[in-house]
Amino acid sequence: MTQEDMMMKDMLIRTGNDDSIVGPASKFEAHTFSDETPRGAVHRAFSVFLFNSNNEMLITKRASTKITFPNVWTNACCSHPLYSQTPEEVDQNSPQDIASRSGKIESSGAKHAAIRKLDHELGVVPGSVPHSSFRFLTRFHYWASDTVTYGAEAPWGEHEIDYILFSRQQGDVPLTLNPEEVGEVMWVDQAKLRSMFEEKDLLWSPWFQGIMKLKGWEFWDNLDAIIEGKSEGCKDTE
Ligand code: DMA
Ligand code: MN
Repeated sequence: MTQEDMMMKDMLIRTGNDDSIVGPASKFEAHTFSDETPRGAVHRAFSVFLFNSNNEMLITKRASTKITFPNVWTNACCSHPLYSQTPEEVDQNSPQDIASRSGKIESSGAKHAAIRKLDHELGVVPGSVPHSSFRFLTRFHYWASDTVTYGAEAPWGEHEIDYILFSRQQGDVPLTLNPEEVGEVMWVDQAKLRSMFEEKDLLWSPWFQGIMKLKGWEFWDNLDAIIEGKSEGCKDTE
């Protein structure tokens, strides 16, 4: 499928600001920013943060062919849980405080979506980052229009309830990049990422910047406890 095909065919989960499910929306509809829909339509997403055994984080540069936010550096893998997938990707969560780090929130479907897209974008063999290895940290609610690519009147943007998923694996997970999705990848430690953030010529996704600023560095500092499941922020019901 081309990027344009995916815009029409991917059926996303439209939600309220409280993450309650409204129903399906096409990827096109959800990401269109217009006079009528200046912030698009809120929908569910996930962001995978992948680490190796040295606690280095995988960052990726989005392909130049991506319609939304091309050429920006971001976390390992981002996309949306979809309707009509097997295994099921639609988590049934009742309305709750969007900012809560509650362990009661279901995230199994988001993790299945993460496995599907890690394979599609980065050629991660299913099983090498297992469902049980994901730690659901929190939901991040944000919106951002793609002004970097399209200027002030950007026709596209994001407005998401983003499920933050961390996973750490032995060594560097072997990758085979899908050039339609990913241009470059790099494993970075904290000092390297901080210095890259200072570089003038690099572009960053608004969600990665937002997540890092809000909780990302703290989560990274507490990675051992999070992965071992001892951190308060990663109580999981599964
Ligand atoms: C959308 O990512 C999700 C987030 C968290 C921004 P994306 O545009 O990479 O989705 P897809 O790979 O499905 O096009
Ligand atoms: Mn989106």
